[in-house]
Amino acid sequence: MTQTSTADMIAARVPGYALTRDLYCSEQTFQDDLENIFYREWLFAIPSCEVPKTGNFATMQVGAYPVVIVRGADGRIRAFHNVCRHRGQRLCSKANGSTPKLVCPYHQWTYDLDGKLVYARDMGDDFDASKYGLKPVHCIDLAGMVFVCLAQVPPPISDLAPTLMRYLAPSGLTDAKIAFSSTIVENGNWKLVIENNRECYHCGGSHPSLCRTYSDNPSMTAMDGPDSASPDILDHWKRCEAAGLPSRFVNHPDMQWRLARIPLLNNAESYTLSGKAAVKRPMGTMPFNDAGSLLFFHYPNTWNHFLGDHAIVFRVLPISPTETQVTTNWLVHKDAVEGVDYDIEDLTHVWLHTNDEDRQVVEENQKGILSPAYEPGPYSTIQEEGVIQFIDWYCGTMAQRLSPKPIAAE
Ligand code: 3BY
Ligand code: FES
Ligand code: FE
Repeated sequence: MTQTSTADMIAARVPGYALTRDLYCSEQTFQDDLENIFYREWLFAIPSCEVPKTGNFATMQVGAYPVVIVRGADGRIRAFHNVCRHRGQRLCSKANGSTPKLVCPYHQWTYDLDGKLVYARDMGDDFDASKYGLKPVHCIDLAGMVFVCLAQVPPPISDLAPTLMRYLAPSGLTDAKIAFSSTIVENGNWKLVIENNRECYHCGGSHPSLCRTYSDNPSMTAMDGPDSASPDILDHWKRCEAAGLPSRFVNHPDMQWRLARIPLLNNAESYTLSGKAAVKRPMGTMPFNDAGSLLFFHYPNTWNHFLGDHAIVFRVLPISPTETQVTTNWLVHKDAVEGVDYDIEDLTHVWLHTNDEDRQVVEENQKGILSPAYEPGPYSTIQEEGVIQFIDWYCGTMAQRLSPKPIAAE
């Protein structure tokens, strides 16, 4: 029996409905997702404060590609394929580290932090080291969020870059440090992880601690534009923008990304059980403590919350059709002192629980979808507009990239 292609399954999908089982869990669609989305789009990699000093590095695995991100002697952050140019050893195996040069553990070929090969023992007189520098990966630091792209020619980032930098500037990500980091594996397809994040239909039933401060009003996660917001959000934007904080809803025309600053419930300052700030030392230049949360998502792999006292950045990487890695970093001002300015348990409680609650719903969702009895059901246009937008973006992008290229006219 021949398998229906991903392109055919996408062509046959019913808009406004969840995807079919194979689009969520077949090996073939997983490979198509890697090749057409994850190997082609800009991906959120790390907050720049994960590599604050020369020689600091971080690694990540994007499908089949190991990548290393390193800060050079010139202060610039670069990304490379984490693969030695000798016989292909993975260069850095640790998630994070610090090194004056990148030394291959196999035969010690040694690369400068800018990727140049500077030492290779006994390779003979005619060996030309300049031909064996590390292969670069496109890398850009946007006001403290580092994105990478594996494509030869990346899609334009110019539509996002100036807006994101303007919105992020008051959050002070460039003067931050990582207070806490968590990496979990969710046993569900990456699209189920993103779908779940794009709605708050499930929040009341799943997130008791988040719901103390985060409104599950659907207009928080999906807005059709700056004028569709409710009066309280419009008031919030007015107040924030008058104080110099970019806040209004702004999005990419096809909804690949969106920024908006939303108020928290009851003028809460942060995602804590009490609603009070978790960190005494504020981040950036927030004019008041109840500026709410700046929400930023970028498909396919990140959503984020930037608050007055801390920021939480999320990275999603697919591992297999039914496994997804989710990394969460809690950022605070770089001079904030643990135990004095903040307590880790207070800072991380709500989102560690929220992540675990989301993991459970994603895993149960995946289990149900694996049943032969599964049939895609309709999304709520009131509650799940954000999911509809994500799935439309995914299907539109895939359809365009998987479609047979027109044959030149004879
Ligand atoms: O992190 C988020 O942006 C989403 C919004 C709704 C559910 N989740 C909390
Ligand atoms: Fe790296 Fe040999 S594989 S030095
Ligand atoms: Fe959730």
